[in-house]
Amino acid sequence: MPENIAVRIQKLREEINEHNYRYYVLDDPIISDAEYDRLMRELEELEKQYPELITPDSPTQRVGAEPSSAFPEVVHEVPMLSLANAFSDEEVIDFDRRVRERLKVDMVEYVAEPKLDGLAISLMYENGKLVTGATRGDGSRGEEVTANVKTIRAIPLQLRKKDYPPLIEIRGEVYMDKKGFEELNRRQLEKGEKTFANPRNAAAGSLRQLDPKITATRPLSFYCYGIGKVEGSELPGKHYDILMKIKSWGVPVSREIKVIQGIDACLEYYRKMAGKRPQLPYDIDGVVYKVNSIEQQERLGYVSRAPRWAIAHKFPAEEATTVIKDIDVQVGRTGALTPVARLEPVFVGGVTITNATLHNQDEIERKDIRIGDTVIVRRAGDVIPEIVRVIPEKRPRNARKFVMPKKCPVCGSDVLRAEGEAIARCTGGLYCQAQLIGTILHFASRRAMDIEGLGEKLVEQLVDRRMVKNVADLYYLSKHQLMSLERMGAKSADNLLQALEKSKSTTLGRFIYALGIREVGEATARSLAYHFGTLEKLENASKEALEEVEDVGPIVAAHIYTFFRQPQNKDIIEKLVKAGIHWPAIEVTEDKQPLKGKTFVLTGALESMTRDEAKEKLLALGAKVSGSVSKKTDYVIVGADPGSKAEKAKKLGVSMLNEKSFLRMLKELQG
Ligand code: 9MJ
Repeated sequence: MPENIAVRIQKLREEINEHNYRYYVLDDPIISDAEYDRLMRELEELEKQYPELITPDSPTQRVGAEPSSAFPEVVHEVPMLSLANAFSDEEVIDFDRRVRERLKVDMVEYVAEPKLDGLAISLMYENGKLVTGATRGDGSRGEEVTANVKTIRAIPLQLRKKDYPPLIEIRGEVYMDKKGFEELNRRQLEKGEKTFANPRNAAAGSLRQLDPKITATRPLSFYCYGIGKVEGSELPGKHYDILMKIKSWGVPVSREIKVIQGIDACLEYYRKMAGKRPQLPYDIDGVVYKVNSIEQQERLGYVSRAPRWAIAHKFPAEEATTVIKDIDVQVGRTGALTPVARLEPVFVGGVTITNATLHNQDEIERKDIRIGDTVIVRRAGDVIPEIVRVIPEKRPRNARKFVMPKKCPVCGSDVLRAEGEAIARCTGGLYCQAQLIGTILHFASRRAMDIEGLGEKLVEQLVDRRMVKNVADLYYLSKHQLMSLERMGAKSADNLLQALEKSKSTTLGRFIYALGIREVGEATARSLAYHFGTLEKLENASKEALEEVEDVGPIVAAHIYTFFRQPQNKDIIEKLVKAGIHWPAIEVTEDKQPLKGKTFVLTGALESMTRDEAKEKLLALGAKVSGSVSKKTDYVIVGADPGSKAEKAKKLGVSMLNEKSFLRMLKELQG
């Protein structure tokens, strides 16, 4: 036997003992469960090859760690065993084969159960009354946590009915469901206290509180999955029937527990539960198969730390430990800058991942994530991988803090993070290639430039083939170029060119809206147009001047101001105007705003103009146009086939104008 094997075994034992202590006693592990499992398996493997090296104090020879001295000790007369793990179908098939061989049967009846990720607990009931609650501890001695257990509402203090044995020890898992876990972390954060990495740690931390009043505030729950000591009466001969009996006494048992026949049904159950997992209200880390017949269980017996009649079939680990090599910034279609961690590749949740989203600057600061840090990453289902937390003990001296760039990494425009907002954004909306498709679609939309026929598929082609690098390029497309696109004949090309031509005749409000400035919707764009009157005045307005406009606060003003300070945005606007986009001039002198302070509502169809045109005319005269009638409405303009708005106006006694009177009013006011 090579000497370095003995050294390796010793090293593994020391490491595992240290991790056990952190996990069981401190509730503060520094490696993921998967990594812990790997260390344990390596040790088991080596000890199997070199059994002469096994010592009684090896971590493989017992279940957990020392119980914390803060709680009195409880001796488990019937040891609380743990389960052997299987990580592949093959290992489960092997398990079934061993069971069948030992029992000398062709097919075994199993009970399949979800494997909850919480904390194993023993509940002793005497004459139906809960007398002791204890943790598993090392399997033979645990901690007495009766006062804490009693705070968990799912656990009955008194069993129902009367057919329970005089003494029965009910075993199961104390856990925290996903919603409760998130709420708890939110509360902890608000109070400035430590958050928990996962529901398992939250459940363990909550149950091992010295003050039961704290435990009582934690959203803990319980599912029973077995029994320990029983005295004074007989229980059913099948595991499933025992669970159902326990359920009838008022103890929770998972609804997902099923009786199934043979190994194929086990594997099918596993796949079904894997699919259901995201929808389950609680975390599970696998499923458990147990031989249903108690008589068969007894014949199979135990190996050192686990029953031979049960096995846990684990899901691929969702968490793993890795190192952040760098933090890059990605620019999304809306201009949002998202920091992304570049990771040392790591296998997690069944795939190798190299990136994890960091959401935003606040998130990075909250979790104190730095480049060079060792971190726990999590990949649940198809969700984008996330960093759960940093392992501060492993931070290298040269770890670097992340700083959000001041310029967009794609287009070089200024980055703006408005006050009170979590997201930093690129302000080069018209120019930035990362945002181009979204920008063009917004620009062409009906309430903006209204370019008919310029849909998503077409825009994607124009951008992919680099025929359009900004919105101004749209107006310089040739028929020949358009006809080179998929599903674009001469007729469609002509139609699109015509739609582009038509869109050139617009209003200043629409044009401002079309620019897609952050926080500038249709109404704000129109207010800006009527307030400043010309594009030039808007472009040169100071933040203070912008804030004078109705509905424009400091955040909106900052977005507008920064947008017009980007030279690339201004270039493109200039090109658009050069292409022939134009709008009617707006007079903004006070006396030309005779309807200032009046609120109008439009209903029904007008003959001489569209409702939008009528709205523009009213706004030009200083009026406000609202979508619904209230006591504050001054006039309702009623077209053909009016809706309920006319009725409401009548009820409230609001003045109503028909189209003829409306036109007369316009004529008089416009002079
Ligand atoms: C969990 N954790 O859900 C067992 N478990 O059985 C289930 N744990 C178990 N069974 C014997 N469903 C020992 C542990």
